[in-house]
Amino acid sequence: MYRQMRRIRHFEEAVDRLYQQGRIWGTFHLYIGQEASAVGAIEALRPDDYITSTHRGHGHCIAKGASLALMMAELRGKETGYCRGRGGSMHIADLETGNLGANGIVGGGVPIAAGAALAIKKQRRDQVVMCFFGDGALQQGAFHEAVNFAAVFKLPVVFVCENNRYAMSLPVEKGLGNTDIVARAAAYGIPGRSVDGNDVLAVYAAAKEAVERARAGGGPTLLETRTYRLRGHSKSDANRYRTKEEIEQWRQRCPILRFEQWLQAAGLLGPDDFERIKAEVLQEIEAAIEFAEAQPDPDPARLAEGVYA
Ligand SMILES: Cc1ncc(C[n+]2csc(CCOP(=O)(O)OP(=O)(O)O)c2C)c(N)n1
Repeated sequence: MYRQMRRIRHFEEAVDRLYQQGRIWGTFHLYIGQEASAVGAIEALRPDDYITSTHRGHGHCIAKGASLALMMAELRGKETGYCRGRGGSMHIADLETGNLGANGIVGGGVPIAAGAALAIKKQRRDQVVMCFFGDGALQQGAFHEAVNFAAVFKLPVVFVCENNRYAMSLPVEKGLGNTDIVARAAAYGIPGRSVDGNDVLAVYAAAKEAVERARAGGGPTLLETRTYRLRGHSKSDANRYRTKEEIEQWRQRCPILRFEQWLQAAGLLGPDDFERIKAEVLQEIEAAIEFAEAQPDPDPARLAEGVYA
């Protein structure tokens, strides 16, 4: 779990750097600061379970086992990337690892998760779908419809609301009539639980319980992971809606540093191990960048292939 959090953090730092260098275009949404949410929750899944993700999807994608090289190739717009270079950051899907896709539509992954879970139930399989979405997605009609549907049919879904305090520049207090997010679970007749989303072990424990319940036929759970995105919403964010002090306070609660403290106190890993793992991860990312660099660009004549809209 520690290595996975580091892979997410350093992959995104590299993506940010490549963007500054003009080697990645368009936009992307960094997950930096939220790593414990994806890693803790997905740790509770089996490799053949599914996830649906969001516009801020790198963390979920990596935690579910995606190849950093193929992700980097996608972000560099290369033919061998996950979407043949046509999708970029917001559209990475990786069916081999059970990732049904990132999604540029806020709340768009929620009905997809319910649909996948319905298929699992109809086919009498025992997989679970974990559905990630932000606090902003709670206001979408699709969220209500899909969670209610999953509750009525007792579908094997774990709904994970990553409450990072803002939907773009809108604070949760201004966007939600009731900021008690898990209170919504009662409206659908399903269990709800809120955890410290920067504590990877707390997220894991809550997710494990919800996954076991879903797999045993007990139906969906709504989990809230309380976390914070340390970077801007996307590439153009002047941070006018929050203070430097607030960001600094959350920086102190960095999920990676917190896990390091715990691992050290438990006598499991020490500073040398942290340095070694970090160096290995940085090397893996450099290799991913080199791989992506060497990949072919798509043929412009075939640009519309796979476009169905
Ligand atoms: C249906 C829809 N409405 C609006 C947008 C524009 N939009 C993109 S991200 C975003 C905020 C989402 O906030 P949240 O769900 O809390 O996720 P976070 O960005 O905080 O991870 C909005 C409004 C969109 N992409 N899709």
